[in-house]
Amino acid sequence: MTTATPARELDEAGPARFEELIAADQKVEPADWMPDAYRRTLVRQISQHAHSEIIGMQPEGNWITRAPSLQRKAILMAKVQDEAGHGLYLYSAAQTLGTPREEMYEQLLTGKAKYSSIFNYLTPTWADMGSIGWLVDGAAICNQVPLCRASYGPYARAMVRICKEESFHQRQGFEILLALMNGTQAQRVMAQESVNRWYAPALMMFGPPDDASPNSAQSMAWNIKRFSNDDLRQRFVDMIVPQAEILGVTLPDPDLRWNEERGHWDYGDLDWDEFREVLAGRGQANSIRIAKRRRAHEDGAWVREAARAYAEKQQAREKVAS
Ligand code: BYC
Repeated sequence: MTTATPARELDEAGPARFEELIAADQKVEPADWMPDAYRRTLVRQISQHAHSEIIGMQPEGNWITRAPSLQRKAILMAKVQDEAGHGLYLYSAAQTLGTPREEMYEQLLTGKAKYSSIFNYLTPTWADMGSIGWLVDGAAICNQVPLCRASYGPYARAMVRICKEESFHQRQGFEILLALMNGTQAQRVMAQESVNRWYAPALMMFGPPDDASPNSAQSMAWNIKRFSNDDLRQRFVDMIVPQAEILGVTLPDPDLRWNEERGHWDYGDLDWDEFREVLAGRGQANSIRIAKRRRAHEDGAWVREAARAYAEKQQAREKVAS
């Protein structure tokens, strides 16, 4: 695990300066002194997020060759490429905290690092591309827009671009579902069946309820997280209820009702046992996702090797020239 630079640890002004930056809601930058626990929390969250983007390419990659038209294929391909890009910005942000990328990959491939629960669900129908865009990317936006104000500069800056792209992703998912809902009876059934499967897992993306979220309090005190898991989940439910009405789909929650007093939609209990099972590696697709990622990593070994050899050659050339 990463440790702070010893020279900086010795910097007596460092801790006070860090506290000042946090209190003033300013950015902490890579060269600033920071507590080890702050650094560890960021590496954990940012690398998990990066892994989620990379693993998150699989459920949709599954449909690129089967998308129903050339245009749908081009759009889906661009979206999956965006996700690769998000993973790369995020690995780069985590690297500024001193953790090598190889170490993060290793943690993913050996199951030591988590990635989002949502990507352990299967995508058996084309409508799932719509549900992922509308619900999964929609949840991602709710969760990630506040991260554009996270206290760690490189993370916050990476999130700005990611959120712009996520908002396009959400609209393309909504549009897929809208097209299906305006289509044949069989297409409407397919869309509804897909929404039935993705609704609850999307709500669980926000993480455990606040009273079972061990990291939230400290992450909020450090201005990494700006809102609690439950607050963001509520925001998401409030956002999707009117969107579901426009689509003409029913959200599969009999307890969903407007609460005049709270000014929010009440929603039913979620199956947290299922969430824990997925996190423990026993979801629908955990083993498929990791096996595929390992294979891709092995297949890409020659590319990493070639890049390394090229970089060495460039360095040697620069040395001769200087
Ligand atoms: N899945 O104390 P808590 C995307 C873990 S990418 C798995 O509340 P925290 C997209 C949590 O890590 C979506 N694990 O934690 C990509 C912790 O375990 P550890 C990913 C989860 O960090 C491609 C434990 O449960 N988004 O949207 O304060 C295509 C206790 O939780 C999950 C991000 O990563 C989960 N759903 O809050 C389309 C955003 N939830 O680490 C879309 C950045 C919780 O102590 N991350 N856990 O072993 C965050 O905002 C926060 O890390 C979380 C969790 C809200 C996810």
